Amino acid sequence: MKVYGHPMSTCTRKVLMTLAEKGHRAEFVMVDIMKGEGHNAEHLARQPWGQIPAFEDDDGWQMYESRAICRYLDAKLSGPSLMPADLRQRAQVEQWISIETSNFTGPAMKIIYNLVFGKFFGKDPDMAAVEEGRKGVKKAVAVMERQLENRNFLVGDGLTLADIFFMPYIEYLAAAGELGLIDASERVGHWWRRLSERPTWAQVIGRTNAAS
Ligand SMILES: N[C@@H](CCC(=O)N[C@@H](CS)C(=O)NCC(=O)O)C(=O)O
Repeated sequence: MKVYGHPMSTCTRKVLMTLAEKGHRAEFVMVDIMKGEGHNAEHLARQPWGQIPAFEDDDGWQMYESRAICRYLDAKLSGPSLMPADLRQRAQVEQWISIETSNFTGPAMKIIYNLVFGKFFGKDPDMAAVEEGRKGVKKAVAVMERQLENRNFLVGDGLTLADIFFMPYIEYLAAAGELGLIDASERVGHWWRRLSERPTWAQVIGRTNAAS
């Protein structure tokens, strides 16, 4: 298996975390989007938008879109299941993935682009966008707070893809100095600490080729 991505990329990290939690490894192929490598003809053939990550299975079959790759890996690989067996819990995992995608990540990325990534491009932060992002994250955290009552994970008794998909964005909120938005809820703060202390996460965020 090959993962084409960048170790700092949020979407690549979802895939690396899924692999790590399943107890599998893939060859990590660096696509340096900072140098425009996503738009090389070779990568565009793998991912028509020139984005990362992309995935190649052992027999050469390819796919892209981080969340779809994670679902594929979870269903295919041995190791702990990251989707519950129970139908209604599965539906709830999908609900929380949808909340992450539609309600959380957009606002979180407004903060992250302006307070973290913008610096690499010498851009001054747009503080109005940051404020808008903060409002969106606060709303999502308030809803997560209710979900996490008497629960260690968003759904059921164990880690699922729903928890994993929030992780890369919260890691960068911390890098932006905005972890207070998460810690505004004690429950959400505890949930994040438990997740971020997993040895698999240290591996994903700490090593260039965590998957290889
Ligand atoms: N929906 C895509 C989004 C991928 C994405 O936005 N990747 C970012 C890095 S995290 C990227 O490649 N950015 C460079 C660009 O858009 O040109 C997925 O989940 O895989």
